Amino acid sequence: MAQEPIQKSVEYNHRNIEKKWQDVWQKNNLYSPDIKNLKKNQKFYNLWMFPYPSAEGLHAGHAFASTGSDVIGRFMRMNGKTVFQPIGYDSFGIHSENYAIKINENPKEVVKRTTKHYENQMRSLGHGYDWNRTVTTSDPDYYRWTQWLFIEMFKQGLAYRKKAEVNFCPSCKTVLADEQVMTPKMAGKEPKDKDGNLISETEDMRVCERCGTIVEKRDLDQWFFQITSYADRLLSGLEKIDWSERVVTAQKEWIGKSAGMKIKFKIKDSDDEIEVFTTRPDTLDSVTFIATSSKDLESPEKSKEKLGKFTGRYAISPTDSREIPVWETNYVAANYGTGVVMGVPAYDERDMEFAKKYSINILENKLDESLWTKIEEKGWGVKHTNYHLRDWLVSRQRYWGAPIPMVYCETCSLKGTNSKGKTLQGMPGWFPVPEKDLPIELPDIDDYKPEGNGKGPLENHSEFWKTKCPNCGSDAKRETDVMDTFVDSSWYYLRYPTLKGSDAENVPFSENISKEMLPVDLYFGGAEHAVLHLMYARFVNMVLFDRKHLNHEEPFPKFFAHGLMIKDGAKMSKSRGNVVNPDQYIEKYGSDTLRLYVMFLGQMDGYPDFRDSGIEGMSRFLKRVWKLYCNPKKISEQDLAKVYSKTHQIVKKVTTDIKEFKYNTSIAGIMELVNTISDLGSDNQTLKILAKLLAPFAPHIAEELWSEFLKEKGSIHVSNWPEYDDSYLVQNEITIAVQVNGKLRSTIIVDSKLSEKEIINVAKKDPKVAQWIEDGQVKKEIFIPNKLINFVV
Ligand code: ANZ
Ligand code: ZN
Repeated sequence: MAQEPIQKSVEYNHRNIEKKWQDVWQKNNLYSPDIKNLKKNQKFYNLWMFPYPSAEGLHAGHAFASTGSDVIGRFMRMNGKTVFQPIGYDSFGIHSENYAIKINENPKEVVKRTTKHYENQMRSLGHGYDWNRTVTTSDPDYYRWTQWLFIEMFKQGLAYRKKAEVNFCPSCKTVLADEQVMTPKMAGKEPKDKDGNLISETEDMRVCERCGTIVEKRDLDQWFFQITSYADRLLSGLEKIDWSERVVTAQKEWIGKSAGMKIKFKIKDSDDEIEVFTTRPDTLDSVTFIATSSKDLESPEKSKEKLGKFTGRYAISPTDSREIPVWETNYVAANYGTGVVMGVPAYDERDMEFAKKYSINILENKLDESLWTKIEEKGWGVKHTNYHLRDWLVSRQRYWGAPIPMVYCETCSLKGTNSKGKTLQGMPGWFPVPEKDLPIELPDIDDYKPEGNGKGPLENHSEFWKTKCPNCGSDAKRETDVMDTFVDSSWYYLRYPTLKGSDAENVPFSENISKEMLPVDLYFGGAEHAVLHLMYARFVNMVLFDRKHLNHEEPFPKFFAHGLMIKDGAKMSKSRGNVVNPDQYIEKYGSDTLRLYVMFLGQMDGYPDFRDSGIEGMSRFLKRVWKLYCNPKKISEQDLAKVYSKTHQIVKKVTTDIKEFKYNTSIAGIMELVNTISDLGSDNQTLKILAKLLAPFAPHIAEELWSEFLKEKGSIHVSNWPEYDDSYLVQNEITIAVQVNGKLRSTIIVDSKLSEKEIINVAKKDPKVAQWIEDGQVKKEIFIPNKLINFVV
């Protein structure tokens, strides 16, 4: 039966409603699940990449991405899942520190402010976060365990120190990992020289991910994590996980597995040998020169040209004893393969370019596949697999990071004593800080600016680094470098579920809770982290799995890469001055309107364009929805059937579209339903369903309609998601023209299953028809099935 909704005429006031429900949700712990008493297979760990709290606060791009994650969380909750959706702050690192230096304030103070600001903004968006479990990576409670992680790495033989040619950013005054060095385009930055002057972009240019300054190479002693020994597992693991395709491809390419051979060439008139790495042993018969890497020649980043210098030496071809000149060149990378290439101009473009320039012989012999086996049989070389992936450089000569928890003892070093355990590189004199002494706290200092001399600011503070050797008790020195902020973020998702438990103080993550709560069910984030955070987190998770701290090998079985929001056609950026701050829109229209707007703009993995005009329209839409509940329109039985049919159609559409992150088309469906209800009216049943469909997108208004107008008990966000009945979905309506004396008077829509007699009855009752046949007796009824009725009076 059509039941009339309760009448209530009030204005839609987003300010009152949104604040009210945010407070109620918090008070009732609606979004803080009881993790210790989970039902089997009920958990849904829904994670959005935590932001670094910048000075500007959240921008509309964050609102877009985080709402995308919140929608699916709310949907899953209404589908019976116990949703765990935590949030935190990636507050350590160069980003936060550079800003603090700019405004001449200690990063600690700045971070306190910026995290609070972020929290307020995120609360005002109305996301279903568990605010009782947040993580701030610069808190000693947190980074104590980042230091523990470092020691775990060391114990596993995966953290080592070595002198290496590394990338150095002259502006950030610190070294960078390979993954943090990229083309200006990838970094989204205008390239700058070391004095900060803008320069024009060239193809080979590599800049700092953070600031866009051209990186330099320096030989420095640094700490590395040996991610390369996980290259194969990182690669094969990709087969087991459900990730956005472009991210999988980026990881594969970054790992860059290439199968080939190392082949040795004898040097003429000497006992020396030179070893090349090649993926094409079948070209061995056409080798006409050997190319080594040279430091004396200008690097290809500076000179676009291939440069070379003949060494005066010849190598001997193993197959036919030809003499092959050895050249020093600038196009062979010292740290890839063996750092030596066999030059095959006939089959390799780069070699061809070089050979032509220096008039080196070009020989095109037949390719010989059998060389793959023959070379090993003859002992000329061995099969070898190379990876593009380099070890992860984790030390930073900066202040704002977790101090590396290692101690160096000269006395032990001279005796050659090293830490027990399987330190790969030996590392005499180096010992991890005993676990009971963690955290090694970052001291409060005034001179926290980097000097760029290859040492971090803590180096100037003997009160920090003076310590005793954990092994022999002599005077020793603590490491003064801090960790890359990507170490902080490599494990944060493990910490959330354990927080607020008694264990949180004693362990980084409870192994029991992890067993229940991990892995993350859906990870939502930007594709720009493909080879940074997403690779590091997988690696760290695998190591912790190997050390038996975790039961799962892959941290994020499902990852969705969201798109990037743009503004009036251009990428949002500070330098363009087109960054949209969501606060003003939340204030003016409410967060429900903003949420709906950003979700309606376009595809979740696309590049939606934020335009002010659009948000007005969305605001009007919500006011229309509000009116449907304030002043419900009476509905006839016949129209109600139509509304039901439409409702089931839309429930189906929204349900399938949300699962595929097609939020824009889900909202379009909801709008269709709103139109139908506006035209025809509805009953309470339908209004309930409409409120539920809206709930993931516009959680506050949905809650208000649910509780104040529909008088339902409990939160709409834990009500059941509406089900649809397929029998309603069949297109079983037919439209029939109704004439009186041959004149069209009306059209009616009826169920196709009705009999001729029933249809004629509906037609007679239609007011537009009835007025013409009222007094006159109907003499004749002409019925053409599925088309027309003509009443002759
Ligand atoms: C002979 C040859 C003939 C090659 C041919 C290619 C094509 P990927 O797939 O990236 O592993 N190479 C080896 N070490 C190098 C280095 N340190 N710097 C620059 N180039 C290097 O590429 C492997 C190929 O890149 C190797 O196979 C080698 O050239 C070159 F028709 O050997 B090839
Ligand atoms: Zn010692």
